[in-house]
Amino acid sequence: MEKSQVRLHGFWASAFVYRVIWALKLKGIEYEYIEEDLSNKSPSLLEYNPVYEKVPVLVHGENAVAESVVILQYIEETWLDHRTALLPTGPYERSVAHFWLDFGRQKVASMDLGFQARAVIKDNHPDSKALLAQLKRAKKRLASPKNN
Ligand SMILES: N[C@@H](CCC(=O)N[C@@H](CS)C(=O)NCC(=O)O)C(=O)O
Repeated sequence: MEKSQVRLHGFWASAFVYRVIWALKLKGIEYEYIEEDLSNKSPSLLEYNPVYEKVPVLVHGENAVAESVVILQYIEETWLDHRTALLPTGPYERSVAHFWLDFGRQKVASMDLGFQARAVIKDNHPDSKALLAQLKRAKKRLASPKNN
């Protein structure tokens, strides 16, 4: 695969972008990385992701794929024979992986909001208390032998 055939539009501080970078690295897929200025998005990003206008966007030849989870699925299905499968094979094991994917999606978004609204955290807002409690339970669950 030519490096220029796979391009990733990203932003250095985006956890959603890192998901895609790690998947590409796990699969050993070469890609060109394009850093976006989110306050002045490139015309390509706006063309490739006209609905959300967000990173990450993966461009593979003529195809542009948006939304990190959709991109992960595209990578898994396109490069099936490459080194590593991103998802386990058993249906239960896959459901566990999907649970944590969804948890990441919801909580990373909550944390982004939390960082933007520091006052909410400072004031011990009930939403941030609930988020912290969920993150603690997730940490405990991930540390349990069942997940290793
Ligand atoms: N649901 C999207 C979230 C992507 C997202 O929120 N990207 C942020 C960077 S972390 C972005 O591009 N923000 C620019 C904007 O909102 O205008 C995904 O999973 O890819």
